[in-house]
Amino acid sequence: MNREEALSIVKKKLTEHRYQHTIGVMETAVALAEKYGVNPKKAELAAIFHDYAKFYPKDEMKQIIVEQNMPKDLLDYNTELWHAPVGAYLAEKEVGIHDSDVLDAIKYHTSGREQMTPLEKVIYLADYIEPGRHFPGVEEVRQLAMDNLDRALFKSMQNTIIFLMKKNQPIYPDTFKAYNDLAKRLK
Ligand code: DGI
Ligand code: FE
Ligand code: FE
Repeated sequence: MNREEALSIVKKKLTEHRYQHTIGVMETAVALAEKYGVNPKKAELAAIFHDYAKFYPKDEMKQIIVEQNMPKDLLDYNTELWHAPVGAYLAEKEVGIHDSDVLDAIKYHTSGREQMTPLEKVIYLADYIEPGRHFPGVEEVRQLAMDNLDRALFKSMQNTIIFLMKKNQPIYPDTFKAYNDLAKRLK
């Protein structure tokens, strides 16, 4: 599947705004991949499909999480988390992507996890800093991303945790695990 085919598949599933975000993530992910020695083709494919399930009906996502034996605790946290593992599942079943590196990068793009692969890091970070993102702290993370993938990732996760805490929201354990893992490595 080439880039144009992949993009035409996701375009049908997304709003124009979300599609533009996807283009931004794709371009950013390829640039980060080239900089940090990650396979740019895998980064491109994962970026294109990372939000594939963003607008999938909540009840159907819930059903997939239960039936496919995904971690049940996902159901106890913010529904925003669901589109990542469900997107990976649909990218395999509907689109026919079988590369497990690409599928994992989609699966963990929202929560993060312990011991993230370089490709997972690139997708997580590209999602956070793509040019269409405008929120406090994003510019600092963009600067960090220019010379240290882990430091940029760490700061983006810290910002997300602080953002969720300020809104009194629960934080999914994998997000804390990702944060702790990086904090220890960066000491
Ligand atoms: O799908 P996007 O909007 O492009 O970005 P995303 O997949 O990273 O989703 C981000 C949203 O998910 C963000 O506004 C924070 C929210 N969220 C809710 N609970 C959690 C969470 N993010 C993380 N990392 N961990 C959570 O527990
Ligand atoms: Fe997402
Ligand atoms: Fe996204």
